[in-house]
Amino acid sequence: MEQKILERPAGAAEDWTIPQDWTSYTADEHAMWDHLFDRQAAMLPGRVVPEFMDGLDVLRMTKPGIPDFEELSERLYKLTGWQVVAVPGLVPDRLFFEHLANRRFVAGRFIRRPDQIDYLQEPDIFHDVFGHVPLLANPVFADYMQAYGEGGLRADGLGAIDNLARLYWYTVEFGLIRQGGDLKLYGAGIVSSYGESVFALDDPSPNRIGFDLRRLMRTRYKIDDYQQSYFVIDSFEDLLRQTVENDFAPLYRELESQSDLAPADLLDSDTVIHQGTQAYNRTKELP
Ligand code: HBI
Ligand code: FE
Repeated sequence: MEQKILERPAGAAEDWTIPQDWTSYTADEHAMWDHLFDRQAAMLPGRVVPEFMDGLDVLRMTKPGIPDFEELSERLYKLTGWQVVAVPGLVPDRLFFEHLANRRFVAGRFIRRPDQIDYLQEPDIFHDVFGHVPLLANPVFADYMQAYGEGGLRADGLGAIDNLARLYWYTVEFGLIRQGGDLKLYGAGIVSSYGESVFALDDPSPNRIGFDLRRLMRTRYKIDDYQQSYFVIDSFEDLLRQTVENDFAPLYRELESQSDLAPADLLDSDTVIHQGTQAYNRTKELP
């Protein structure tokens, strides 16, 4: 994913943050949050990792209305040293990594419109805050996110952002985890989406493959539809360990000589938890 050059919007600080301006949200915007929140909160228990539900609870995200970042950050900071800061939209890769490396999660302040309830491409506050913030209250996941930011800064120096971004995509955004023999959701892109919260766990279409760092870093991804493959980690501890204990530089060099894999590809060396039919994507490819 080549990132196009982004221009810092007028009014944004040098680190691209803006005031959330919480008091300016309209009643309709708060109602949109509540609608999305209630729909997910009713569906997710039993499907999402309990750590996510615990995060909603300890951060008091269960109370109605769009969260106020100041209040949210105060609670989060006490738990894991993370803060949530508002940005106008996508920020340049390097800045994004710098914020994460310093335990600041950047979040959009805007919320989707009624005609975008089930899909929008830019991350809005529901995706960023409902999807990402609860797990930042978990100490192990919080460390993983910081390690990812630090890894991003190193990858930038090595010209390997594309490989590393796949790690974020297939874990932080679309990750699955195995807990006590069951698959559970933890990726923010899944848990903030009603449709994908069902699809990722229950649909026979996508592959579900055991996490393998090298393999995953070769795998391209789709940004505009449900994923064709999900990668399954064993635990947050294991994910953190593989990330902080690994020097990615030799891995990036090795990957330069290997071909990318398509999102739906399966390899003989994969630990296949579920071989997808890819039926969902075939219906989409018909003229
Ligand atoms: N900016 N606001 C925002 N949110 C993101 O998730 C984000 C970003 N900039 C870059 C980025 N993500 C990713 O492309 C990096 O992981 C590479
Ligand atoms: Fe996200």
